[in-house]
Amino acid sequence: MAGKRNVAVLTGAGISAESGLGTFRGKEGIWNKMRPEELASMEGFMANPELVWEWYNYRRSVLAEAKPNPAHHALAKWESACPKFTLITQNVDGLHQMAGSKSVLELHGSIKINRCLSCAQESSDEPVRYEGKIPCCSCGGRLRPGVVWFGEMLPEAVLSQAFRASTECDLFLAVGTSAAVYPAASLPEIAFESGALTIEINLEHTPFTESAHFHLAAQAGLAVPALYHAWSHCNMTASNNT
Ligand code: BV8
Ligand code: ZN
Repeated sequence: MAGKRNVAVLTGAGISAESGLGTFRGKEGIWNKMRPEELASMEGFMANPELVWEWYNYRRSVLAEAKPNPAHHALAKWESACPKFTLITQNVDGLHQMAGSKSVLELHGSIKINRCLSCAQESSDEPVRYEGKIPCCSCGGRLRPGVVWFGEMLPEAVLSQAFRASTECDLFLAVGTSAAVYPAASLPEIAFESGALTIEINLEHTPFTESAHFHLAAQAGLAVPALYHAWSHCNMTASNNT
């Protein structure tokens, strides 16, 4: 990792597993019980808004007790120590920001905000009123969680910054993602094809594993701080000697 000064990192639900948040797939994945399209799509929401709100409210209640773990903190430190550092996340939990990361590209939005289906206003405040269990906007419209569902476009500006960072970086980390959801899952491939050193940190193998230069089968909370220390050791000392 010596001389790697343009670092890009893609994180998934696995980086927040050690903070107590469930992942989507894998053994204990929450998708196992439900089909993702039922809970994380506009069709699913229109068919059963109460069920979808129950799921997001449950996730918000778990998140209220969750704290960033050493992996989140290491990425926040890496951002301040590295000349060019881009943090791209598929997570909607806001733990990177809580750990001190200043710039976070949230590909799939944020669970902390609600968006009005009628006037599109976004807010993280308490809803003003409810229709049964469904929170509503001051304009009267129903609210939905401010996340990107299946079949929905990702925020254009955020996605193009993520593509650019993956093309230009010289070191790319894929941390705790099953590399199953597109277009996010194309980012590690783009980095690899653009000549970056690619390292995957995941307890299991994913579709990206065989094209990564290194696969660290370790918990993110251990491997990310270790990688940051290795990087800073061979880059900070180098820059101190120059
Ligand atoms: C779009 C909502 C375009 C927010 C989510 C067929 C082929 C290719 C693509 C498609 C296809 N059919 C449909 C598509 C498109 C679809 C898609 O990719 N589907 C997949 C499933 C095939 N994508 C979309 O719909 C996207 N939009 O393409 O629009 C379009 C639109 C209109 C018109 C034209 C074009 C939208 C994708 C966003 C969907 N929203 N969630 C929320 O509620 O959270 S996706 C959901 O999965 C989450 O957001 C999450 O971010 C995402 C990815 O999951 P991961 O983060 O990777 O988590 P996962 O549980 O899967 O894996 C965790 C990993 O961590 C595991 O590997 C595990 O081993 C590891 N791990 C666990 N613990 C640890 C660990 N690793 C290290 N340490 C640990 N401690
Ligand atoms: Zn409204």
